[in-house]
Amino acid sequence: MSDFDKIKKRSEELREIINYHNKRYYDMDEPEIEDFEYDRLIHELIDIEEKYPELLTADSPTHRVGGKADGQFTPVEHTVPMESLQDAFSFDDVYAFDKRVKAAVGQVKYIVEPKIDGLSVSLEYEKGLFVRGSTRGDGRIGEDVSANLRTIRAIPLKLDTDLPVLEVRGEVYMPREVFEGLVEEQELKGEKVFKNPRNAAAGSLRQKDPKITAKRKLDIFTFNIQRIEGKELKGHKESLDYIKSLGFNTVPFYTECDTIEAVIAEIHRIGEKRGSLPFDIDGAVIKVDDFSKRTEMGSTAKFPKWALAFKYPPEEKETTLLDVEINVGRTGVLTPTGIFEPTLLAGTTVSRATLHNQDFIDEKGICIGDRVIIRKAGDIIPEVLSVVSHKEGAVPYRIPDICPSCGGKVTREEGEAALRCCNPDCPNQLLRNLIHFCSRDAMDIEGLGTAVLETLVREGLICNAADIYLLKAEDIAKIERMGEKSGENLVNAVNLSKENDLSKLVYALGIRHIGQKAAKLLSDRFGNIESIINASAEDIVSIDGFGEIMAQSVVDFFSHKESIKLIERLKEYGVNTVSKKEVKGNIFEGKTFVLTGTLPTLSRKEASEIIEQFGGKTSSSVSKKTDYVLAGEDAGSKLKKANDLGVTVITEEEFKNMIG
Ligand code: 0OX
Repeated sequence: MSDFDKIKKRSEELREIINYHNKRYYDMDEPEIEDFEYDRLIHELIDIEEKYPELLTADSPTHRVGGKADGQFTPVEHTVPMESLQDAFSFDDVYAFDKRVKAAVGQVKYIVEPKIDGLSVSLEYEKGLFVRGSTRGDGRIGEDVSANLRTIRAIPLKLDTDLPVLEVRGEVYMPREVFEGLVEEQELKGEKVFKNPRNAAAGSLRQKDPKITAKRKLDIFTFNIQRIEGKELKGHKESLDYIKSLGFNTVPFYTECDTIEAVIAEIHRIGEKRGSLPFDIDGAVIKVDDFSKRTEMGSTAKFPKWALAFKYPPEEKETTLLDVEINVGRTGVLTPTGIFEPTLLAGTTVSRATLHNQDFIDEKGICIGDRVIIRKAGDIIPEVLSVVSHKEGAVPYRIPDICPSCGGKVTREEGEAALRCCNPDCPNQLLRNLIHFCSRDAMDIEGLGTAVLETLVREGLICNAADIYLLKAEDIAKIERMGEKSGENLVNAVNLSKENDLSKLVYALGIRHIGQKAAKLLSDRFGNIESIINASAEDIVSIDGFGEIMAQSVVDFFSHKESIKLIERLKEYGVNTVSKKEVKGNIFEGKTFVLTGTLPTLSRKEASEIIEQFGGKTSSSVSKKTDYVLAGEDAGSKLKKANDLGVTVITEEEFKNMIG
């Protein structure tokens, strides 16, 4: 393999590993590695992509610009791009902005408004009727989430106007009170808990079932007219007043300022209100009011030159560290969580914050009883910034060297900050493994959530994932709050999971570094579990998207006799261990397709499945390496890029002819 090929492979592996850890951190709330290890991976990938720009993929985790469309919803190309805002972190930046504005267009009036911390959407109206709503996506292409937006009561579905076209931009958010209620409910049900109101709003808006969105009580503030036909507007304030008169919720307390000093005073005023507002804001936005001056100033490639977002520094508060709780994760890592005197911070009550690891505790000199400064920055869980004072006689906290869950020995691997319990039968690890095994993306066993699994483990009904398949309805019915019906339902759900595709089982095993995508690749390549067990690291590394670390992790997992025993038992109880991927041919072997636009009869999912069944793969972006672009109606920028690069473009009919 040439040096370049090796680097390419490493970049693919890094992308897989980073995506895997993103999922563990953001979706499962169960990080497996320390932040610095994660940063190291990200930086390694950034370095490669900077040195070899041709290796930068459109879906690389290094450029997390907005929520990139992922194909779940129909893509929408925004007629007017949904630009982002240039950020300012100091008043010097604000003065510099004012100088630039004055140099370009002379004296102006500014409008200052809060920057709502939600997710940007566009709302399109034709003759006063709401016809489509979409997410911002990457600013050019978003996703059609009309059905979900319709459930938001603050979005008017019919306006008292027959303007031919009106497109309004706003920020969908979840009020803090709704968020706290949702978190409580999710904790009670043992479900994955959203990290902050913004994530909760984003997760709620991207639901397949609008009924779920409706229950989440989202709200919206609008702040821009993207397009309007049939009415002349001269400035920002006038346009906000206008959409307000049409029944939209406009961004609150927008204020006109004649001088930059007045702008700064307004930024202070909004900042003071910040903690007590019923919704999250993360800054103040300063905009030139006059539209003709805006046009004169224009935009850069990313943002308009006539607007600026002043970002407030994260809020900080002083509190007392009352205790330290140690949690044992799925991989045995012991994580210390500080328990604090409850404190209102950035709109929510905080009583817990991560203390990361022993190095972090030592570096800050943290002792129980300390007065400490905590802060919450963006979507990061609260953390301890510094120690203000120690209680008399306080001693620095030490993570115990025996596991608080099983009393097993705790060790620290070389080069790792984390302490791990090495007992494979540790009940806490077992529980976390079981939670993962039953989760929706894994074996998807409805009804086997955290609380039920906890009871089943406590009662000794399951000691291993295979035991789940021996559960009897009458055993379950004996558990508190579970009746006969629940017992039957659960057994049905367990039986249903036996039919899952092999890829779900491979993912459910919780092999380190093996996320859903890697599990699917393994399952597709080897076809059955025995072939995966018998595969060598070289066999595995030859799969596109796999690197040495991932391959070795698979080999290591199956080198343990407990893993083999588990598989044997699962098989014995009727769990499917064969790939259901239908192989129909190999005419697309080694070929990469990009899908764009709406196809006449096939959905994107169907077309992708056919491509895979014939040995090909799909990618989300067009490059010189793309073999075919399968284009339908309303194909946008991807089609243009394909034509520019000379990539073969085919219609659905031609595609169908190819597969006969
Ligand atoms: C907000 C917010 C976001 C329109 C022109 C450039 C950016 N999150 O509250 N964006 C904008 O302005 C857009 N204004 C806001 N208030």
